[in-house]
Amino acid sequence: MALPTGIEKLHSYLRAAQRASDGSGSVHYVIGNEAADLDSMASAVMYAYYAASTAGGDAQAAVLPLIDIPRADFKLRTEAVYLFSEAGIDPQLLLFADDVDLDTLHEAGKLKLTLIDHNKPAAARQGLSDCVTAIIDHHKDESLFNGASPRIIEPVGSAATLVAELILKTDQGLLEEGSARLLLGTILLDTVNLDPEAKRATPKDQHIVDTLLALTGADQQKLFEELQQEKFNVSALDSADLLRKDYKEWTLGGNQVGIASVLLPVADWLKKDPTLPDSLAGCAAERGLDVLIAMNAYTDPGFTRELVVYCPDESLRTRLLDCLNGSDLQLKPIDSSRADESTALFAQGNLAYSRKKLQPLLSDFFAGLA
Ligand SMILES: [Mn+2]
Repeated sequence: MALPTGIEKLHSYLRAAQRASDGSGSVHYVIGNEAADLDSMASAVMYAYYAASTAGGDAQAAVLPLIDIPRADFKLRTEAVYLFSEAGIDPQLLLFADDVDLDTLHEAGKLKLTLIDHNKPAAARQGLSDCVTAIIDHHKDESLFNGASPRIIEPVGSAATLVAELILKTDQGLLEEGSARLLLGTILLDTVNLDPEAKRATPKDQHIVDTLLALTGADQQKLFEELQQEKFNVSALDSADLLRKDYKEWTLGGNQVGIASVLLPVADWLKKDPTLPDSLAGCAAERGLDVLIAMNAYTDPGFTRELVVYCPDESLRTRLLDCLNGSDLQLKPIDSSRADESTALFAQGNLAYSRKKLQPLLSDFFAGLA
């Protein structure tokens, strides 16, 4: 019952996929959602592999997986870096958004799309809607592309469950230990280890996990815990990476404001990057920001929030800090000789203040300046 080891077959498929992505022939991309989480990546790779092998030799278009983020952003998805490596899959062989030009292919009439882990194209991909021929997803059905085939939209815990189901049903020979583990780990992370309290897992997720566990002999608890830990392991990331891993930006009253969520204590960040204010300045300059805020959040041992505020304009900074200090964020300055005057560091007493709540506060503040 055990699966073969060795990822060679999948690797040779991915190498062929990279060659077929040169724009010379027709291609059928299997594309995950724009957040490009682990589910989107793993499901796109495994479904494209499955669809390419079941299409046979006379397929009109090469079927290739596409991960819809720049290649340089892959390392920010630390749980994906970990699981692809555990599966033995070389990320160099994956295709990313900056490797291909979908619009040119579309114009040339050489593009088909399968949407995985979403069933409505991302805003930036709306123009490609007439190329969508298939859907595999577990989100709410938007009732688009009703003629797509297959069109599988089921409210299970993970798109990887639906991909694994197809492969197990029709072509189990495609799986070896690594790729089975890739699908298994993805389902476990998406369903919080099949925890009934998380209300993500369905009986189908449970059934597929049981099957993959039997095939791989993996330790469910251990795999889940390692993934969960790697998701928050930012040790391989530098300040520029930390500031773009989970980042949002707004134009507020004519000012450009960016807020990054950073999963690291400020003290550890300063240890890692003693010239943090310079890194903030570099990042803000690159993005043309007037204000760059990092919301640091971590558990050590209790949940803790801190706030880093970078604003080079002295008069704006004074007013902004007055506003933040006067709000119910409950800020207390963190003593640090390493902060310079453009950067203020705070412990944040009000733990309920997430980015979703801070953004409207800043929006009101900048509206009041105008
Ligand atoms: Mn998903």
